[in-house]
Amino acid sequence: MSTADYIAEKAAAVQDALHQALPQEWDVPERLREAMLYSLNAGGKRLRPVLVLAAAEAVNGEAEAAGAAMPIACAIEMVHTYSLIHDDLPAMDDDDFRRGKPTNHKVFGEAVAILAGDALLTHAFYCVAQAAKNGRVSAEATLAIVEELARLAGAPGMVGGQTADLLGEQGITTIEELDYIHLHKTSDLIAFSVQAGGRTAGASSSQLEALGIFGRKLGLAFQIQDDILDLVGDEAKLGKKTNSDVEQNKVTYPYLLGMDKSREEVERLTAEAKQAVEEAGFAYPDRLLGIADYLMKRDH
Ligand code: GRG
Repeated sequence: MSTADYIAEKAAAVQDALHQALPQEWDVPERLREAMLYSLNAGGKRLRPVLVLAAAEAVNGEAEAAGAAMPIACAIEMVHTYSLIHDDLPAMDDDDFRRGKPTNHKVFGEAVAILAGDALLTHAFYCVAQAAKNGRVSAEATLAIVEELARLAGAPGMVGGQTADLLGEQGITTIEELDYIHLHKTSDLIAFSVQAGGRTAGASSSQLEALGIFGRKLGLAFQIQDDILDLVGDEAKLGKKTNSDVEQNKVTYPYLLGMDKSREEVERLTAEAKQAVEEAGFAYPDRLLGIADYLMKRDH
């Protein structure tokens, strides 16, 4: 099976699991449930949950990995989705469209959008607890996953990265400042995903360390590639070779280093990410390595 087919198959399994993840019998205000499901079902790439599953598979093989890791896969997609809902709000990026659909606050209003994000973040921790409760992940591993999720999604992680980005906005001038933002805003959830996947499958401490390196480097490569694709897309829309991000003063890798050097960075980071996994003695690393290559070559 190709990597694209593998990602599609796992993303479909995640979609099914997400449908079950918010119990029907819970007495939740209908508008809130709708708002949560609206963004969860809006058709994201499911990159983070697929990485959870692929990392578990790297340790244990596909069949073993899937059931144990799935609650964690759902949890990370909920955290990611909450971050997108909040990021789109007028107080932050003020976006009208996300994943090709009107943003959550455009459909449900700001107050419900904020609450839907809050509820998804909170529910993620419920999902993590289910992993231990259904007996497929040890209590010790689950505790470590809770701790890491709180850290990497929180102030020292994604929220910190988002804050630095918002407060820095026009004042960022160096690659180091940009790397700090990328590392926390983007890489931390990706690193969490692969490490948590590994933990569900009983990865050794050296394997967890390798997964951390893989996730951080892959996250940086992913963000630079995202900025390259944004710029290429903007240029195509404008129908001329104009750097619209330069016009908007959006400081990115392509803005600071140019396209060619940015592409080289994506290749270098991807190679280093793969090397960390290749050297860590996983029994089934191929899917994880395939996803790294797939992301480097993606065009959307
Ligand atoms: C509001 C606390 C808080 C954080 C927001 C996710 C985020 C942090 C901001 C969104 C803007 C952005 C470009 C973030 C960098 C990470 C990133 C590239 C997110 C988009 O992830 P994809 O491409 O999205 O995986 P889909 O829609 O496919 O799930």
